[in-house]
Amino acid sequence: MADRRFTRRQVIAGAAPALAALPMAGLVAAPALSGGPPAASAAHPSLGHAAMAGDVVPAPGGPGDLDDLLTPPPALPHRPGRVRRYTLAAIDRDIEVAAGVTFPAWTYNGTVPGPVIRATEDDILEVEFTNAGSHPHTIHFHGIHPANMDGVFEIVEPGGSFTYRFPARPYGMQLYHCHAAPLKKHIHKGLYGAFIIDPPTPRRPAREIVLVMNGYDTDGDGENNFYSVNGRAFYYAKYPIRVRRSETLRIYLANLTEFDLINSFHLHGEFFRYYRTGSTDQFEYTDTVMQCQGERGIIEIDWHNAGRFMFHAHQSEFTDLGWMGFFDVADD
Ligand SMILES: [Cu+2]
Repeated sequence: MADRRFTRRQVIAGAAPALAALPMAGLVAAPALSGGPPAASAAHPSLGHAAMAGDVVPAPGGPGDLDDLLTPPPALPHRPGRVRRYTLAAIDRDIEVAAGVTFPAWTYNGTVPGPVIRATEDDILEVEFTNAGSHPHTIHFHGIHPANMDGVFEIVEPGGSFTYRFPARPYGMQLYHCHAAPLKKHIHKGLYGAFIIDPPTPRRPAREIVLVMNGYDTDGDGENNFYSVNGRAFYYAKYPIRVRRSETLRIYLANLTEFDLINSFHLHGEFFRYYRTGSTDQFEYTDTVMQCQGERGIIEIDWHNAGRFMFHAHQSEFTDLGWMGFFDVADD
C-alpha cells in the first residue's frame, strides 16, 4: 500500500477541489512518468471550464490526427453477399495517451482504439488478421457468427495469421477485441475497436462519428490513470468537434474501459435519442447514458442551439483525467 507511487485516487484527493481538468492532467502525468509524488499541485488554482478548450489544453497530437477513428467509412447500400475486406495486424507500439505520457500498447494497426470496421447487414465480412506482436492474440467480434469465427479458441501466435469470414449481422453498433488470456490485460493494452453494421434500410442521413471510451493504467497498479474517447486524453477539448446545427449528429458509442465497470456519456445543453446497441428502433430521450464494459449504443442529436457544448463522462473523476471534449455547433 504505502508505495511511493501515487494512485489516481491519491492524486485526486491531494488536489485542491477548485482544480479543474487542466492541472489534473499535469498532476497525474508527473507520477505516471517518474514514479515520484506529484509536483506543483496548485500551479493553476482557478481555471474554469471556459479556459479548458483550445490550445491551452495539454492534449497530445495535432488537429485531424484522430480523423480516421472519428469518422467511420461511409455506409453502403444493402447488397447481400457482397464481401467487405479489412486487414488488421496486431502491433506492439508505444503511444502517447496524454500530454507527455506514453503507454506501451498492443494495437490493431498501430492505434488505440483500432480501425473502425463497417459492413452492411448480410455483407460477408472478411478480416485478414496477422499477429505482428509479441504475444498470442485473436479478434473476437460481437454479433452473430459461427463458433469457429469467434476468436476464442483459434489463438493466433506471434507471426501467425487467421482470416475471419462470416455474414455481418445483426445491424447495430457492435465491437471487436482480442480474446486471448488473460483477457483483461489483452483488452486494456489496447486491442479493441468499433464495428458498425448498417441496417438493410439505411438510417436517415446524418453526420456520423465514432467515440470509443477507454482508460489507461500507466503505472501498473490496476487502476486507470487516464481516460479518453478515441485514445487521447483531452484531445477533443483541445480540438473541439465541429458540427452543423441543421445536421443530425449520430454518434456510435462504445465502452472498452477496463478496471472500471461503468463509463458514461453526458452532453450539455441538449437531449438526444439513445438506441441501446442500435439493433432495434427503440430509443430513450435523455442527456446521459451509462455503459458497462463491452456495452455500446447509438446516439442521435438534433441540435436546438448553436454554440460550444461540453460532453464528458459523468463520473467526474474520469472527466478530470481526460474524458471530456466539446462540440462546436455552427449555425447555418
Ligand atoms: Cu491479445
